[in-house]
Amino acid sequence: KKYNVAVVGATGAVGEELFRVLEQIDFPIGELLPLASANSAGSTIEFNGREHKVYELTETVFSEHDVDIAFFSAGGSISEKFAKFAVESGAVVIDNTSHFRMNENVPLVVPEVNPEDIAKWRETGIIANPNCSTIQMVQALKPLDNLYGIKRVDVSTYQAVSGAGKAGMEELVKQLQDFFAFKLDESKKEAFMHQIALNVIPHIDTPQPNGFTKEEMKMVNETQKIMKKKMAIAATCVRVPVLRSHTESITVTFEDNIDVNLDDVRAALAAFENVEVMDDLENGVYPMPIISTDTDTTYVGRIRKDIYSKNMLHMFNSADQVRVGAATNAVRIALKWIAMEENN
Ligand code: 11C
Repeated sequence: KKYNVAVVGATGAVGEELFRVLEQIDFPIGELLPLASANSAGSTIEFNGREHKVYELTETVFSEHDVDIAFFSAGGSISEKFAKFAVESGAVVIDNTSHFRMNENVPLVVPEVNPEDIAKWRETGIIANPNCSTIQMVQALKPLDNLYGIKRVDVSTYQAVSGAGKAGMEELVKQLQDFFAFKLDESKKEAFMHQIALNVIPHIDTPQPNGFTKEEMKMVNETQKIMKKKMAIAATCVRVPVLRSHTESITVTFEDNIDVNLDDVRAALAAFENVEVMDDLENGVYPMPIISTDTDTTYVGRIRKDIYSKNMLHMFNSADQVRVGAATNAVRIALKWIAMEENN
């Protein structure tokens, strides 16, 4: 069976990557419908060697094209306004924005971690794709929770500018060019509140009353929802001058009676779908953005036991934010959804 697929936000960074992922895995597409705002409508995107026209996102476009699967990645306000029209037309919406994530009737899915939740899609017609920094963290946490039971997670992130879309990537590149032209002072600072070239910014998304940022609270709330567990989590989210791939330093505290065995930890991580252990410090082998970029793998390394507490470990991960953290996760959800629907 073939599926008619709409991509809302077709000209954005995640939209463009969605086309690449769909091409690479030979997704069973009937009609492909790239959708964007009136400004981008009329342009074309290339898919499977053919030019496809970008249509304007309207209330009726989903029913006019008999869409089966609609990927949304054009920002929360667009999903808020238009997802219902896709649902009413009979499509399943796979939403990459934060808009529906914490709605208790909407499943929030990382297919390796909680594929069973996809079945809840019928309640609203929508499946939410988590935040990128959450996705790569829960992929590393789930096998360890299965192994020992996690009590607490402390994480610091090193997030690439791709998290702010094309505008973020362009701003970093421009600031670096301006640095070498001795005019960094004049370079525009719009995608980020501060200069990002040659800097790190411990502030992603809006401040919350509790002193954390919205990005940090996404990591708390989304992780608890996906893992169905109210473990304690504290996050510090930091923007770094990397083009693609987020990295994370994660400290995990297990139940009090646990004495961490690193061989068991590495084996559990290595056996987990789409996770690869890369952990040989002596030889300089560990996850880095230049390794994870353009891949669909979440790399985990620097795995070590805490030197004070036997029930605690530290690790470091890296994954391509645009792929694993967005497009690939959405497509993996779609594939599981298809398998589920075809089995019914
Ligand atoms: C960033 N994590 O790196 C954000 C981007 O909730 O989907 C993705 C925001 C989201 O800036």
